[in-house]
Parts: sequence; C-alpha cells; structure tokens
Amino acid sequence: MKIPDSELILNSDGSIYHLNLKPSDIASTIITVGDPERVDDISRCFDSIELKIQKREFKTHTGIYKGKRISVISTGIGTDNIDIVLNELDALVNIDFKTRKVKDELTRLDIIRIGTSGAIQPSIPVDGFLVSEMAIGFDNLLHFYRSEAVVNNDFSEAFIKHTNWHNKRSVPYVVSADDSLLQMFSSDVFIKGCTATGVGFYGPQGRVLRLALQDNDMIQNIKNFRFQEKSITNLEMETAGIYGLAKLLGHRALSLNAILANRTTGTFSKEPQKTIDALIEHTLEVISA
Ligand code: R1P
Repeated sequence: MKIPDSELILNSDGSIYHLNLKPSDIASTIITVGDPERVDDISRCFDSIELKIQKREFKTHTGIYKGKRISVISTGIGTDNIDIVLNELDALVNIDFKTRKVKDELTRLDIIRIGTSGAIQPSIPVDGFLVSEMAIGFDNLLHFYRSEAVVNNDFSEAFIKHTNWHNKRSVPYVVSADDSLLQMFSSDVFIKGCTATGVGFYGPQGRVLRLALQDNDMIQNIKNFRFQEKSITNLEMETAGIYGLAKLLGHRALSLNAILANRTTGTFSKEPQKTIDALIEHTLEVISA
C-alpha cells in the first residue's frame, strides 16, 4: 500500500519531515541523547564525521568511531519526541521513499540511549551508571499503538494497586530492553534497573516548587514497590517510549543512564559533565569492540 503524502511527509530534498535526514544519512547503530549539545560531545570522539544536520531539537551527526559507523541524534525531551524520532528513523530504513511502500525486508537498527536520570533508591550512587532492563511508562504513548504483545500487564497491574495510581492518569505500561544489547552492556560498570519514564519533570516526577501535588506519596510508593523482587530504580523521560516503539518496529534498544541526582538523599552530581563524558566513552568502546 502506498503511504499518502500527508502521512509520510518528505521535504523537497527527499529528506524526512522532522529529522531532515535521507536514508543514506544514518548508520544502523544509532545513539540517542536528549540534549542537542550532547551530540557534539559524542561526535567529537569520532575519527571522522561525514554528516551534520539539524532541524528543531533533532541534531544528527554520522561518523566513524574505531571503524564503526555510528549516527548520534538528539531527541529533545520526552516521549512525544520519541514518537517522531523512532517512527522517522524506522521510515528511513524500512520504507521506500520513491514508491512510498513498506520494504519487504526489515532492516533492524540498534538504538542506544545515553541519557541522564535521577535515582529513587538510596543505594544507587550519584555519578553511577544504570542500564535499564525494563521501563515503566507514565506517559501514554504506547496506548496509541497495538502494543498488547510487548507489554507486561502483571507488572503494571501490581504497580497500579500498590501505588493507588490515580485513575485519571494514563495506565502505566511496562516494556523491556533488547536482551542481546543488554547482554553486550552487562558488566560491573552498570547497575541494572527498572526505569520509570515520567510525562514531565516536576509534578509528574513528584517535585514540588510552587504547585501542590495530587499525590504527595507518589515517589515513596514507587520507591517501595516490588514486583518479583524487582524495584523501580530511577526516573527520566524517554526510555519506556524508546523500548516500546523499538520492540513494535522490530529494532533493538537499550537505555543507559548517567545518574546525576538521587531523589531520596536529595543530592546532585558535583561534576555532571564528567559523569556523562565517562558514560559516552564507555558506550563507544562497547559499541565498537
Ligand atoms: C530532563 O532534564 C531530561 O534529562 C533526562 C530526561 O530523560 C529528560 O530528557 O535525559 P537527557 O539528559 O538525555 O535529556
């Protein structure tokens, strides 16, 4: 079936609408970051850079690191942006832009997030690295897709019950990392965790500045929740969307988190950039090994 112009939107140069990229512009290994400036922090480590393109918050650099072709792309903040980035990256490899038809053979991407995050378990140190084995999405992105096959309903149901999750909020969805990428990054460098993806930074992550929260116990309840001995370890804003859409589209995804804050001890990293740089360096080594 031919995908209409209004659904698959291409720019006049043949690039895809938001990312401004053409199919040949991306590698099959993609690093995603939230902050456009982090794209430069990563590509500065490359041996060569073949492409630099930016539109809005979506900045892409493609280059070579130790013989491996890698694209790094900024998503901006939040799973609303993840919807755009994952669908457009997938379209670049799995839809023929000339015929506007889905290709017969699937091209699989490896999508690795290098992000920052706040821990909610006191044992997780600030400046530590956490790899997300699973993610629970408090946003509602995945509910707009036929996602039954990739979500863990037992986990969500237990979570809703334990936390008295307000029924006007979206139903949390639980998704998991790609096993083979998780294996690749399994080492004592990383704490393994279950990451909660918030739909905002302040109230939706239990932060109070001037506004009262609907539920003052939310973070405490999330922190105390256990499912088959797993606890929720940290909060950020993209991982569940990335895991859910990557699984549905047939790509492999993994989320790596530099822990910059610990919400239970009230502490924040003294040298956040140093921690992020160390995670970047480690990730590039693992990817190119
Ligand atoms: C909030 O400050 C942002 O930081 C975290 C959250 O997921 C959110 O995007 O990740 P990044 O540093 O990768 O953007």
